[in-house]
Amino acid sequence: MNYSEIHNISVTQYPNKCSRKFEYGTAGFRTRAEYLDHLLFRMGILAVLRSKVKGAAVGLMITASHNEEPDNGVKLVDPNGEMLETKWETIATSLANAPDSEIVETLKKIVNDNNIDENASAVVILGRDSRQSGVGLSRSAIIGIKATNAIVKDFGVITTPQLHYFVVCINTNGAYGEATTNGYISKLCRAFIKAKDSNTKNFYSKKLFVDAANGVGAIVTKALQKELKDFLEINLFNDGTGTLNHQCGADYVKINQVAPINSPTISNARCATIDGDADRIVYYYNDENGKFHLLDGDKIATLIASYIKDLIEISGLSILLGLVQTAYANGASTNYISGLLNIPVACTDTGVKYLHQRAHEFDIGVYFEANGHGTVIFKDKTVELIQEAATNNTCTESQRKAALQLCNLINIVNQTVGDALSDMLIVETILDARDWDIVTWNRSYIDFPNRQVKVHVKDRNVIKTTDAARRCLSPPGLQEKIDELVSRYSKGRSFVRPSGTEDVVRVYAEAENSADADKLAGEVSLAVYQLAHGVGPMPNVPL
Ligand code: 16G
Ligand code: MG
Repeated sequence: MNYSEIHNISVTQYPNKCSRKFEYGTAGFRTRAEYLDHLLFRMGILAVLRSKVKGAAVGLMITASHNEEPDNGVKLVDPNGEMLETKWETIATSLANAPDSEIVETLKKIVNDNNIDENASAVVILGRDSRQSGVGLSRSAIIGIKATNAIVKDFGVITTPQLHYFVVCINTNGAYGEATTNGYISKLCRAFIKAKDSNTKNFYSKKLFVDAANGVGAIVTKALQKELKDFLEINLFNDGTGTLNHQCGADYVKINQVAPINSPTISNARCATIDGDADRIVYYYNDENGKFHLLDGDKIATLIASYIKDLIEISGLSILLGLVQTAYANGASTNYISGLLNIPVACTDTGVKYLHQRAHEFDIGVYFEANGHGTVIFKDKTVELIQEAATNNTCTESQRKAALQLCNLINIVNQTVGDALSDMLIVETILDARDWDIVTWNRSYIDFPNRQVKVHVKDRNVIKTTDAARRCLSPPGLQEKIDELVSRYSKGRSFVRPSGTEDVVRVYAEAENSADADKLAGEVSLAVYQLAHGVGPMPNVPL
């Protein structure tokens, strides 16, 4: 660690230009790119320290996901490909906010507190999404990493899930896959082609439309388009030539419940939309009356879980399958999974790391947020069991075939994190195997109408929740008020939580019909405004 160089760079080249406090939230740091240079320099150094502690490579991703430019952001990825450990989020926050002249002191404290061997080797894997500001920000990170004499492997413009994947590939010495863009694409494509059902189709069509949000996902989508042209006809739009995340992408479509800009006008056409860094995906279509239908993360999760359940049953293997959701999961999806599919469901707090952790408790854990972030994780011993069954001559042919199909699925899945494009190939595999069009898939259950509203309050942290954010502990009286409002509506459900990424309180409401969902959302928003010191205009309650 060259402390005097770090001090000089911090004071002269990368002073903190922002007076606001930075906080490492659920998705790392995120703000306007112009305030991020000093932060990238510091996070480069922090990634090195984390790598020294773990004795393995650590990832650093520069992205602001679905935010429009000029925002950008940064998050660190732990050596096992998972999100940064919570304790280190606090360390990241303290380093981000330390005065320029106290960087060395702060770093020395981190080294001391965590017993870090400064001479240990370190590797940082770097990636950035397609934002212009990412070029300079990645340079700042590299300057930080180099000032500590660590090794940096810069992958340039990649998706967030590719970065997670590369971290795991490198830390498993290639056992998980080859840490190159080609290695990633060819692993996915090979597994997809192997998993493809060869029977004639009556309903499933090879034609798929993909909205890439004008982001980095367009690059991977183009590669898939080329490699898979005989198996899947990918029609790409918002391919990077337009404005990133502007009226397009998974977040825009999910929140506004409308098709993105440039969407095809063909009725019932199967469309997928991914977000700016390609770690979320939702599907949608417009029917013959022009009505928009959204197939969100819940619908993707139930499709995947029900297919895996069938394969487990046919294979005769003893495997515990479970599904993990958050409070945002539509009530109809939860009823469908636990009631009809009979698959255990768990509910966790919002944020990928909570779902990922909980999914580890099952042999096969499917986890998805309603917003389209999710994947499937398999225990090592379950993978071995499945692989053994796929080649076991004492099994029947149908048992072996089901096990083999599970093996193929394992290879399509990016187990390190939710990956829009890997998820897309899983969905396509299943729709093909089931011979379903998008309308049939959508009919598996009917979503309850739901609304999400933001409420501005003086301090969103006065809202404290429990039970995976489904109940509110403070301010006093708010939960009682929500209970009373909910009880007035058939199939009513509502909860509130402080956002981890924006300075707002989020209100979710669900009811049997659309008008009731609107009313309940308005009434609960008003209760939050009144009991949690709302600021600005009062929320609107429809009559
Ligand atoms: C972040 C989370 C996402 C979560 C969202 C909630 C990660 C990688 N991403 O984007 O999982 O759904 O925050 O945002 O964990 P909110 O707290 O503003 O509602
Ligand atoms: Mg994203």
